[in-house]
Amino acid sequence: MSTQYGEKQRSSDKAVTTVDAVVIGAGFSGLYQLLCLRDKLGLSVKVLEKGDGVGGTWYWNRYPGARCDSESHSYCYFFSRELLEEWEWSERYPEPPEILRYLNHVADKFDLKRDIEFGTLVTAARYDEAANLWDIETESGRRYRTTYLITAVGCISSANIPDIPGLRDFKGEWYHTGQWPHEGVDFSGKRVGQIGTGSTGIQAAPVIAAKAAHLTVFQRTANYSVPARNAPLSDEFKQYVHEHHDEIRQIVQSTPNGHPFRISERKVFDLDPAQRQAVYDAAWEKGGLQFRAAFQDLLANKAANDTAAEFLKNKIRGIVRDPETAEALADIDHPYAAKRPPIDTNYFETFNRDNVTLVNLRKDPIERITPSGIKTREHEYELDVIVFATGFDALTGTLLRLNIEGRDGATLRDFWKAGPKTYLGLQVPGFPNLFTITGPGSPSVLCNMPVAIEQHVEWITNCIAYMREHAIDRCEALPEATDKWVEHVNEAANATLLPQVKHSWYLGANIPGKPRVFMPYAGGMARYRAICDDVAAKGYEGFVFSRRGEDTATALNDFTAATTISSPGV
Ligand code: N01
Repeated sequence: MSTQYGEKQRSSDKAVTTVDAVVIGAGFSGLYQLLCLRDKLGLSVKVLEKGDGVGGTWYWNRYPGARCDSESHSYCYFFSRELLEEWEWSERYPEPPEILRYLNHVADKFDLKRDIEFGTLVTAARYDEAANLWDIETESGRRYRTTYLITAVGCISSANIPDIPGLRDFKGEWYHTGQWPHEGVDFSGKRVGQIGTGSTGIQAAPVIAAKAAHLTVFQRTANYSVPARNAPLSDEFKQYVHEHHDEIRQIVQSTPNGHPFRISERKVFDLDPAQRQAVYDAAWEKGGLQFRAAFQDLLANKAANDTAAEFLKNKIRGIVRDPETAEALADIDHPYAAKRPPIDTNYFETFNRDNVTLVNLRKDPIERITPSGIKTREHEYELDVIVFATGFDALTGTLLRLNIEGRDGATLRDFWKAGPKTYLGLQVPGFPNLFTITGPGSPSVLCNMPVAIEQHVEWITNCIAYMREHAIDRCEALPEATDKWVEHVNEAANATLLPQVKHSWYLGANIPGKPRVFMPYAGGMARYRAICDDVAAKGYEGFVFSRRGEDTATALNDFTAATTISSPGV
């Protein structure tokens, strides 16, 4: 297929590069989107990437203890049999260097790097309606013009550094886990304070404690965690993976969360307490995210969830020797897995070390950071290093920082003032030809990410192919379909315990001033995939197609009404 502009990067202005598609981000999603648009559709494509290498999340998140919580044999692309066959993971959960080796291998194998502009931060993107093109500005001053703008910026890429008074005066070093120095941080002999006990903090604390003179963990909300049971993969398991690619693909693409295990069909109260205990014991021994798959109703029924919560709290009490510390760690105020459930390697055991202290911020909150440490209401902690494991402005933060302006100068920031509104997490009305990979309103962070990413990239690629085959210039989500989808996203969330958690980043509650809206789609990846396929099969129902120079009312497809979305469930 020929490109809309013929030769790649033809431009009358040297400072402006014109291509068919611009993809922002060179992580899992950006790499695959480049491959699909360039090599399958024959488009000219530029990927703009802020970092100096591929990897996205894994380029930035190199904090101590960082490890993917998805099992390695499912944390990969499934589109290429050859790639599946030639790659072998070494551990149950891969560390960033191994994931980066994998993504570099993919980029080299498919010759992707020649179309990636590294060190390029996008600062603005404006839709030029007359030309039906997007104008993109970057920090370096280099500009791009493109028909299709695709964001591949990840969901948790804008670091949240809380505005605690005094940080500027701190004389020691401080780091956010999501912006970790590539050369690493030497903790030896140092007094370290770690703020945050989410998935990241729970991974980091044991590794920091093993190096530091002393580690003080500042905990605001206590958290559940299940042992990851990481280990090198046995030859037998590697062999199994090599012989079962099709089956593993089939499982990850048909389970609600994209992981390589199925959710049990039994319900908690189908079993008596002793049988239930045996199920939990076995799940604890197996470890990992699949603990939540032990029963089908853990996320739908609070009484059922309470049994898992109690089991996990008892484990904490059994592991941690100091009763006061154990109680602070087990004083968890939300249902199990209603926030992203962490998995760990020796997290609770770390609090039995002589060089580790837990500070319960619920009882003794942080007042300020001083030049020499952290001052809580009742104590002062002298520190050489502060580690912020304080999470991200998730799902919308990075998209909003792109300063996107759509039709008639309307900004994404304004359109999302009351919370993100998308159709299928893929498009926003008023922003034609802008596609958001794993955008808010799609399963994204509730799913094993590469599985969600492959589905989105393939859907977007098929949609663009369809447009080009039918000489359609513009694709835009309809407002009615968008409203209906947002309603469905809320309905799906409300069928679960997830929106009941006050301090959840799924709801934007971790960022002051951010609207409280449940952002990911909780109806399950398999259902979501079926809905997206159905929308495409019906001629892209809920999207309006039009030609340049024509008004969108002159729709080329028949759908001016909203879609018929099947009812949610978990
Ligand atoms: O961030 P979080 P994270 N004072 O927002 C605390 C993914 N991930 O980086 O709960 C004191 O979950 C905050 O306290 P509270 C995964 O999707 C993936 O840990 O708001 N504390 C909380 O304890 C995960 O969910 C992998 O009360 C403050 C912590 O900081 C997502 O990243 C591995 C505070 C933030 O927890 C984010 O996890 C690791 C303040 N002012 C992570 N502000 C993979 O496997 C915040 N906190 C792919």
